[in-house]
Amino acid sequence: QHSCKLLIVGGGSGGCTMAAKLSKYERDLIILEPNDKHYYQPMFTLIGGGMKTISQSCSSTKSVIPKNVNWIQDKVKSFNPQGNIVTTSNGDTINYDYMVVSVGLQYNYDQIIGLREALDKKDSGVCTNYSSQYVEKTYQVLQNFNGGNAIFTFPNTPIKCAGAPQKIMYIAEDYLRRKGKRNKANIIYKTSTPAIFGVKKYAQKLQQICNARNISVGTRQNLIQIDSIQNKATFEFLDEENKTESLEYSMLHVTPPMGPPDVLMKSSLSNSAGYLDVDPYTLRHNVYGNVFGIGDCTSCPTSKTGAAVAAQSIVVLKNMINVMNGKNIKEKYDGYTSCPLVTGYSKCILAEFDYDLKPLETFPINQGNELRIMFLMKKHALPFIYWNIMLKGYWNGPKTIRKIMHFGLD
Ligand code: FAD
Ligand code: UQ1
Repeated sequence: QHSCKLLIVGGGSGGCTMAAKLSKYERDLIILEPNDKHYYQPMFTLIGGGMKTISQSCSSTKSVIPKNVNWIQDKVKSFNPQGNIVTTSNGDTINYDYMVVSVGLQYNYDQIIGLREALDKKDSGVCTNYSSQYVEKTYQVLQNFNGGNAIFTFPNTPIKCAGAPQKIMYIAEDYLRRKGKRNKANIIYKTSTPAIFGVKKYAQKLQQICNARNISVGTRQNLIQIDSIQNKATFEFLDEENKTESLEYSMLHVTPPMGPPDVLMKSSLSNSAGYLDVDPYTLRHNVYGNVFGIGDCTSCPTSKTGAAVAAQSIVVLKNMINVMNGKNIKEKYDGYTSCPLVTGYSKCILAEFDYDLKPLETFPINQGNELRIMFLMKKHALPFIYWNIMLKGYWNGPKTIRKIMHFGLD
């Protein structure tokens, strides 16, 4: 029974960024977001390593939504894009002229047998940085580690921040070394992907780091079951039929399988894989021209990150304004995404790349090296940028900085 010109569904990084930007042009705006807390998820990696606390990563949703935007604390139960209407869990209906969909990804814990139970069990040694609910357990597991296998997994689905499953591994390795326990640990990375990272330049460097630090990397291996009574993890070999392996663990950091939220998947807004079916360059829906998408829930074939959201936000803004004014759209997203690959308690490789998986680095130094300055940026500057610039609608990613930095060089 609500009606608005502009509806934003999902108040995470993408939704709040778009609310901030669009509210500077349009007053008749509703944002739907069920949670009353907003997390800066990139900080979870540092929380898992004991470098930040959960409260430092969190703010109230109220404080991150512009004052002139109408926040409805509820979630979409079904989309009806033919009728320009959504229904919510509380039974409300909302009519819109234009809609931004930014519902992120859903964690499908149930796709791994025993995962939920193992995460909920206090002394299981099983943890994940991916959820605000479990991230503090990671550091407890690390502190209690007393030898054996420490296993880190990457599931057989697309995920957000594809570097995060291994960042916590490097941090754990560094932690154990500093505590004099490194020689008691076997550190093992098990990934469903064919290589340690999707971009060759960074993959080579990361593989070298694993070799040098005695970390074993198993590719095309997917965690399917956890036995938290016997502390055993079972992996399937994706390229060999019916081959599995069970390993005992003392620490098991799991990245849960992810996918588009069910509500999106079952709607006519999604493509065959269930993601919001948008043009990868204009971010406009391929069928419903009054719908745009941003962030992890979209079909854009880029690595799903907050950095990508920042770069997409200006494209969505400009294209939406033109559509609302009956003009042609021309702004294009180049696939820019970035992943600060933290490799220990003071070092970071800052991967930045585009749709072609070609490096697109901001600073005129080789970001493929482990650098302290990039670690400091990750720890201190990026949270500041997120809360104070991006969520206020003024951060479009580092493109302008890159142009200034590379002036006269390229
Ligand atoms: P989200 O921010 O997840 O927001 C989605 C929102 O939609 C949520 O608030 C949810 O409540 C809401 N929603 C869901 N369903 C509905 C519904 N039916 N109705 C209404 N609302 C709904 N990115 C980086 O750039 N750098 C990093 O270093 C980095 N590290 C990361 C480390 C970890 C451990 C994690 C978990 C993420 C990391 N990311 C990083 C990724 C980054 O957090 C996400 O890519 C970003 O938050 C995506 O924004 P989004 O708006 O698409 O989704
Ligand atoms: C970025 O813009 C961003 O958004 C604020 C992040 O966090 C969500 C990032 O992790 C990164 C790396 C960027 C890119 C920024 C610079 C300055 C290279």
